[in-house]
Amino acid sequence: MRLRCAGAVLLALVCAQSANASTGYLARPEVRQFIEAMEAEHGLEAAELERVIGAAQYQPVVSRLIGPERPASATPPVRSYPKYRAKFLTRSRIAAGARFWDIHEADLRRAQAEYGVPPEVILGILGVETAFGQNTGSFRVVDSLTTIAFDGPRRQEYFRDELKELLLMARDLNIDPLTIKGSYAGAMGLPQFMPSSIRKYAVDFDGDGVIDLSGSTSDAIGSIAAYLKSFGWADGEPALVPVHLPPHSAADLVTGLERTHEVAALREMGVRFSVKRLPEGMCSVVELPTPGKPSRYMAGFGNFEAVTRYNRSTFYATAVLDLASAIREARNQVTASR
Ligand SMILES: [Ca+2]
Repeated sequence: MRLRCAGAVLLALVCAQSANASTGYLARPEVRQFIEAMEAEHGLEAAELERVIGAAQYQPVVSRLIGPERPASATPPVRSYPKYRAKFLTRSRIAAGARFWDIHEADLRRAQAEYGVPPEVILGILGVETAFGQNTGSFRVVDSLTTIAFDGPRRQEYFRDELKELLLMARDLNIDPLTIKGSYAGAMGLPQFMPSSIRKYAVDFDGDGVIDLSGSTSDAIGSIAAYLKSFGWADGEPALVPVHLPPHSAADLVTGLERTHEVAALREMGVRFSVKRLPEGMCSVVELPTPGKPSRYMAGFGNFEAVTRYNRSTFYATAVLDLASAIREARNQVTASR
């Protein structure tokens, strides 16, 4: 391709574009290696792999959205939990959650019975992820994953694994990978599962013989509950408990995602918990900052960690649980007025 284009700049541009569109990825040695490994290790047919990856389009917008690694020396940006929370805890999203609960009550009840995860927590995740299925993503997942796997600014290895999982998932489910849509990062369906999570944790909750997280709300509900249960969700235990820290101790005590504190040890240091009966096990200390005001602090227990396994962010998990409470409250008001 390059030889034929040599000489004429205009022609070269046209050739480069068509190379990107058709054979671009297939011409790359690391892509050939990936295809050979998929064939040798998983028995996928080379012709099928070439059809799919040969059709993959580089998406500059995906690379941009994934973004570069923040240099270690950079000053961390000023973070505001209230600002983050406000994006998800809107009146319309809370009302949509209460309506969704009404419509899908039977599935939510069954998910709680089977996995011990209450309806509002499943709804909190669905609400933050996709506003209950309204924004499930319009990127072709093969394009997103191939772009980051081979041209991404970071985490190429992780996304190569996810591309592999996508291809295996499509084979398992007997669907054409080129038809699968999702977020810029390759997350799919109402609950925005990555391919590896679909293969590992998703369940066919409506029992029609296929797992479909885009078309079946029941599968989406069951899969979220199954996922949280696999990461240790324990029925009836609080996830987050507000705490009061002694003065000037935050720098030492805040652990974010890491659950490394003994409750007794924290109490000895003067930490006060707002709830008497606490779950068993270690906890984290989470900071919820508000610029210009004192931060709030929470102790995160096992159920909080389960939600952070969905997305490794304390803001994310706290917003899911806040949205869950708000939906539960809205639901209680609706049922009380009936
Ligand atoms: Ca199903």
